[in-house]
Amino acid sequence: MSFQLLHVDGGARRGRLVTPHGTVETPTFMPVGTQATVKTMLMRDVESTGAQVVLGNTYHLMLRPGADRVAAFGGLHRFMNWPHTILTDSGGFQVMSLSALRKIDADGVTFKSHVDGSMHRLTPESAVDIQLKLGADIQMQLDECVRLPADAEAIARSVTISLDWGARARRTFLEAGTGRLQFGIVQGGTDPSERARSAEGLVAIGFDGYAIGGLAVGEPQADMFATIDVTEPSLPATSARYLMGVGTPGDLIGAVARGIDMFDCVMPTREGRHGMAYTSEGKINLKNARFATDDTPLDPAIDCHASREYSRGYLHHLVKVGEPLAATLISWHNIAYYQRLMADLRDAIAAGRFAEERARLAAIWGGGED
Ligand code: PRF
Repeated sequence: MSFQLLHVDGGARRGRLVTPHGTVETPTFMPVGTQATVKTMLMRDVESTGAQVVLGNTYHLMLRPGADRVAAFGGLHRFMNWPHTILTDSGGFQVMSLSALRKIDADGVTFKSHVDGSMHRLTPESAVDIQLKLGADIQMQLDECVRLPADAEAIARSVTISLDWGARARRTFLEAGTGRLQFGIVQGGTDPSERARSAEGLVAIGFDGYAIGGLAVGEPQADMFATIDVTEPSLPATSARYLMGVGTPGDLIGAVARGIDMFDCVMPTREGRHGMAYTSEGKINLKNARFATDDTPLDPAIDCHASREYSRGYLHHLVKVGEPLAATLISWHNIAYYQRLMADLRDAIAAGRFAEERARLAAIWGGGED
């Protein structure tokens, strides 16, 4: 078994996921490394924050530099200099959000590259092959994610197609016999019966872990939490659960309370590139004039280089003049903050004091409502 459940406190779970490139303590947050880099950062600095997994993207890497090229460099771990666990997304979601022109059929999806307009195709089988070439420790099945709100017919179709693609992806993956891990993806919009049909179908196929997709696509947070609540009972307690593309600290706090083990999101790095910092006091905009003369550290509670070695006034200056170092330092800090948040949640679950810790953090970020 790759996933071990260590403690349960209410709905929250403290676990451990073992992959070919390391051990992942859960709940975990995975920084996003779409183009074989966590934007603006050195991987040793990502490592220094305590991150144990980064996410890569099939869609981007198949276009540039191509999966064969990455394989020729010995795989994504060596190519990007990250010796720890890598999870790759399957491309389906990025095709939908990035490609201006795409056509989905029962067999796969054909799309026009957002880079140079060339035509490409992804099938459940080719998405497995590409992720094998990249060398991902954890790969995701190809799925179809619909934007919300969506009509019932579109939601049912995405569940049916994602289940069929899941079965085909699983067959291809098992034939390759790699000892790596593959997760299925639950779809179904905010419809409880479609979510149950999707989750039960995937569990019948049998994956190494289960992701909840199709959320954080424009619906209110309460709808996202309600959908996790109706999906979670259909997932095996003995497998890892991954909420894709989520989210704010409040989203993470509320989802951990509902039994989610893994998260990824561009938020800490994207916001960091725009001068926004996540701190123990909440989110702050370093562009704000009140920081110009502030000689205090960004967040004394966070043990990262950006917080330790510089003042808020210096970061404000870098942001104002548009220096790239601002993006590096604030991304670094934000990833460190997210890692600290997850570590605090893990420690609290292990100690049986999750409810108190959730209340403390929810007072800053939200996510405290049942
Ligand atoms: N499917 C895949 N990747 C994703 C999603 C999904 O539904 C989401 C939804 N938030 C983010 N990333 N394959």
